[in-house]
Amino acid sequence: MDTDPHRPETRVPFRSGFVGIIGAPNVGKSTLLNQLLGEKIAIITPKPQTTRRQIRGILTGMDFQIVFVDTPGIHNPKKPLNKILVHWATQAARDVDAIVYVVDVTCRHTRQEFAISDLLREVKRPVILILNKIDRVAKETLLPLIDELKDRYPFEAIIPVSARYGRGIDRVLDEILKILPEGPQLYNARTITDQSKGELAAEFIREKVFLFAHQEVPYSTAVEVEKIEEDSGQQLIEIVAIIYVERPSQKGIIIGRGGHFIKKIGTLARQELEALWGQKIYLDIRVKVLKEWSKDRKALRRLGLLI
Ligand SMILES: Nc1nc2c(ncn2[C@@H]2O[C@H](COP(=O)(O)OP(=O)(O)O)[C@@H](O)[C@H]2O)c(=O)[nH]1
Ligand SMILES: [Mg+2]
Repeated sequence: MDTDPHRPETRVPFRSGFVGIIGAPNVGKSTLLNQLLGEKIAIITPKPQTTRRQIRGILTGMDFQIVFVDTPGIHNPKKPLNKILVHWATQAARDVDAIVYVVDVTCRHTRQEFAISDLLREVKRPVILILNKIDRVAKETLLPLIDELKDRYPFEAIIPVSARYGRGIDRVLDEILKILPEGPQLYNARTITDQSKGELAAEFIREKVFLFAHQEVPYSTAVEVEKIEEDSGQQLIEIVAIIYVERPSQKGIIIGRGGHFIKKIGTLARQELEALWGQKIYLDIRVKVLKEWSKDRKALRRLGLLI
């Protein structure tokens, strides 16, 4: 141990803080979070409004800890479920030390962007602007876009990235570290998310429904883990999950001909969870109709979606 009082203090102070990831639906917020962490903890689909509540992802380094808050996209809150999503997203912008604001360079959501600019001005937090999906556009299109966006807000940095292909991610981290305040370690260094195993399992199952079912079915789906039990040696986890839909016809779609669809959902979710946890999983998925749950406050509360 170093006890020499004359030696200059060279150790950097520990820094920590909350960083909110905000943006319109489908711009790649969850993809960016997974890349920053190097693990998949947030589900990703090509459909908007996949992420339903705040998810924390924790990145711990030698002298820092960043708690990322992934949010549902900010969009027009007409339906009760959508109102909840927007609440989570705006809340995330208020309670953080810095904001990572993600824009999709292939598809601009102008109306949402103006709403977000207003929100940024109101919360007065340092903001890093991310231009995502640069793998899909020609380089020359980026400069005029940067020119246009840089006057909207005094961004700390504007960083072109491809979250899907992991380009520009290190620069995002560097810029966050520049503005991260001094602070204590908030989570155990091994913790990468605040989601429990049951919550992660429910989310991974829901992702598969979003990936394979069409039209309104994914939006009518909620997943609840009814039972999760590890054996004493922690080798095997038994999970019983319920997929809730709003109508009997949707139940038929989720089960599929001869149970084909639900089998596919179960197999893929199980494989991903086994890879994440390094444990064997026995997964039993059932489908139930919970009439109009997305409009019913009692049902929303039971599913953990109500504020
Ligand atoms: N081509 C391309 N697609 C991306 C990129 N980042 C995300 N995506 C895709 O965009 C869609 C929405 O991503 P997601 O992370 O769920 O967006 P979120 O709704 O903002 O969380 C998914 O299909 C992703 O695979 C990227 O850098 N390049
Ligand atoms: Mg998301």
